[in-house]
Amino acid sequence: MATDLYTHPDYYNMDDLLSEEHKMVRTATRDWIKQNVSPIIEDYYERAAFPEHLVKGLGEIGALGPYIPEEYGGPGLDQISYGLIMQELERCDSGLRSTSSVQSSLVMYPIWRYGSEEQKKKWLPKLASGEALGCFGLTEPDYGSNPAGMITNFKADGDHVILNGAKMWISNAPLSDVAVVWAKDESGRIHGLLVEKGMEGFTAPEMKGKHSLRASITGELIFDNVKVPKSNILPGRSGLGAPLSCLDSARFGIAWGALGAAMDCYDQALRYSKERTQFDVPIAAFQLTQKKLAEMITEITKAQLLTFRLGQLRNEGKATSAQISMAKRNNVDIALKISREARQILGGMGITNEYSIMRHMANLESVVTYEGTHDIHLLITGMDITGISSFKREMPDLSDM
Ligand code: TGC
Ligand code: FAD
Repeated sequence: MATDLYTHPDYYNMDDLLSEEHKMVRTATRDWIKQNVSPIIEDYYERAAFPEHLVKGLGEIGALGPYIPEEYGGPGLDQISYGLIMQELERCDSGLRSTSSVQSSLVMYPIWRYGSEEQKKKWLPKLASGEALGCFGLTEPDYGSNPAGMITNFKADGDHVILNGAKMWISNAPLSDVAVVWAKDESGRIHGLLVEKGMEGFTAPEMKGKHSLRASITGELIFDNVKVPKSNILPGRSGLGAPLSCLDSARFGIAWGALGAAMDCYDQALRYSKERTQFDVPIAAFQLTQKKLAEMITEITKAQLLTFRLGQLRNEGKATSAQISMAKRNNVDIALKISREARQILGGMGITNEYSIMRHMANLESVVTYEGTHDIHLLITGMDITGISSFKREMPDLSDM
């Protein structure tokens, strides 16, 4: 990748709304990225290798559990700081943001919100420093958008439970020290269990062959009569609402993160368009190039306003799940469109690894699907405004057709 010259676009002076702490957090993250990640990310991406050595650095800059209180080893930052960190990480690579947001929102968050004091003390400090890595197992081979149907289950056995089933598409899985696994008890109620590396019958093989998120490691979680102590069950909440509330936090981070990828694509396309000459003028002089750039900055600015307001609502504890869905869906959508337009502005150079645009585009194809697909989020908005769930209906009888 060419030298990282990134500066963030700020057409509506959004920085005036940030506190000094917000700006310091953003600068620290950006400096760390430029020094440690930008020079190596293309190489790791091409080799489909996970830059595991960066995990401790993520801990040092406060990117693992940014809003986890200091008493549990976190930096105790607010939600806008969390968002800004995700934005800086993903403007470099979605896979890096994934590592951080899974650890923060899908592992540390449920332990912090629903764990026992013993579970919190055991895991949160290690996860915050990057000494331990975690993953979140909700999706199964036959249950992606519809996690309520999950098959993974456990049965009581004295002081333990016996866990069986399988999860797939799990970020960080093969290298995780602890997996937050969602499974049904004998009555069919969903609970979170902390399944630890090395437990007998528990394996986490890597899933290979991804054309997207290549610098993030993904795997399966397989449970073959795994004996899990009852003290590893998260006691604070059960039911599908428990994992879905973790998704709220992760989707919030993704809304900021995907916007970061869009901002990086725009920044590179704008710079390139002023430097590249065709027909004796910079390509930025062509009306069609200006149209592309003007539309990009308009969408970025709208998404920045949406995201900042969502951060304020989340700081006040008022953001609804449906509001978060709208931001996740919108920001990933505009980021994908901007990456495609930016790629065109760079012409042939846009497909090379000299620029991060094509990598962003490929990464965003995962981001638009995970944490609720583009269409699932549209239907969540539809459900919220009409009061009618499109997810709950009888299967029509097609036998006579
Ligand atoms: P439904 O009947 O609507 O809800 C069941 C219960 O959950 C409550 N609830 C929520 N609670 C907290 N936060 C939310 N966002 C919630 N949404 C719903 C709801 O009130 C209800 O509670 P109760 O007490 O009445 O039982 O559930 P449903 O089965 O109809 O499903 C709704 C649907 C489709 C929206 C939901 O299943 C969904 O969001 N599906 C998408 C699945 C998904 O996003 N999976 C993500 C897996 S993790 C991942 O992708 C990580 S990638 C990370 C990375 O690498 O960065
Ligand atoms: P499906 O649910 O089979 O959907 C296929 C298509 O059908 C989609 O277009 C979808 O929008 C559409 N569809 C489904 N239901 C409806 C409906 N009711 N109405 C209209 N359209 C519908 N999961 C985890 O638990 N933990 C992780 O860490 C994790 N990391 C991931 C990392 C990567 C790289 C990827 C790609 C996925 C990851 N996932 C993870 C899984 C991810 O959350 C699922 O892929 C996602 O929820 C969609 O599920 P699915 O792939 O089974 O697609």
